[in-house]
Amino acid sequence: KLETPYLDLLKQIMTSGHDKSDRTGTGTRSLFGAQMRFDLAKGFPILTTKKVPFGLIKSELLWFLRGDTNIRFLLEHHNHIWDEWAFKNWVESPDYQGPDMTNFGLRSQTDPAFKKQYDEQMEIFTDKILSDSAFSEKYGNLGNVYGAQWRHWRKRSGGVIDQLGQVIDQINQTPDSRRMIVTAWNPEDVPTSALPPCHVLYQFYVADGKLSLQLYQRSGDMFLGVPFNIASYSLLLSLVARETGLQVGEFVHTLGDAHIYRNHFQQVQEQLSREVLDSPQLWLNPEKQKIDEFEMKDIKLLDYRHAGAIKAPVAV
Ligand code: UFP
Repeated sequence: KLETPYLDLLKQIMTSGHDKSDRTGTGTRSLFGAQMRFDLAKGFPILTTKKVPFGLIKSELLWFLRGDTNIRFLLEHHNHIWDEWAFKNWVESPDYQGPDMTNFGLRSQTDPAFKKQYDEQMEIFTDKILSDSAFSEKYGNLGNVYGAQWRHWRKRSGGVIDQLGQVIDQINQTPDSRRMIVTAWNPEDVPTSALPPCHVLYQFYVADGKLSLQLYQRSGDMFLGVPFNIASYSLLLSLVARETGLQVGEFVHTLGDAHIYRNHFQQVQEQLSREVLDSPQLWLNPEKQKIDEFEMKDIKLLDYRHAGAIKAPVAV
């Protein structure tokens, strides 16, 4: 089955990983340097042993591809995965007058009364991002996140570089090139980023009429983050293959610190006990060619069967 490399890595971390402390204070079991390979010709490697919300993956990737860094587009698509990062800027600003939101991530998980206040403030915030353009300009923008790094990397001399656009030109013109790389890691930005890029760099490779992509992910939350990341980069590979007229090859997922949080151990056992189903197929609207032309309705999964969601707390 297509997701076997993922399930094998989960098992390997559980049996031979190192128990380690981490930034969030949760504790993990982790291995350093792991690789999973998925042959996209065989299907689309979204997990079947649990439900992975593909709609969120689509809208986030389309947001990156637009070079957009404002959460407004995500909110318009009912995608809340980046809300906390914008909310943090808002509640730490002098314009914010509501109740104290210091350390809201941890407190909302441990204090139900605070959670209620937090949810209220978050709703006010996201409503305002959607309804008030000036406010969203000021507080919806996350700055140098993936969309900016991929599509308009700032040059020291002024101007910008469209890394992804340039790499697509290379795939078309010099497909044997060994330099087809998009990087998100900017050492100048890292000290001031709330979340330094997890997906540091990706590289394309063309052989036998097929396009492959390898991602280097410095840090992977194997239970919650990585299933998203696998689907997202497999979709990116499929879209770039469409634009360049190539067949899909392999998605190679290389991880630095591949970890399972201690408060996900039980969920991982549950997932590993489930039956593995056949992976779905990806459908891309045949009338669309360019990555910039795709919209939500142009991307679908056919026959996505899965064993249902498994809930787990996010480490913050
Ligand atoms: N993480 C992922 N995938 C992502 C993402 C974050 O697994 O796409 F944005 C996880 C990895 C880690 C945490 O558990 O989020 C980031 O923390 P740190 O910066 O300390 O590695």
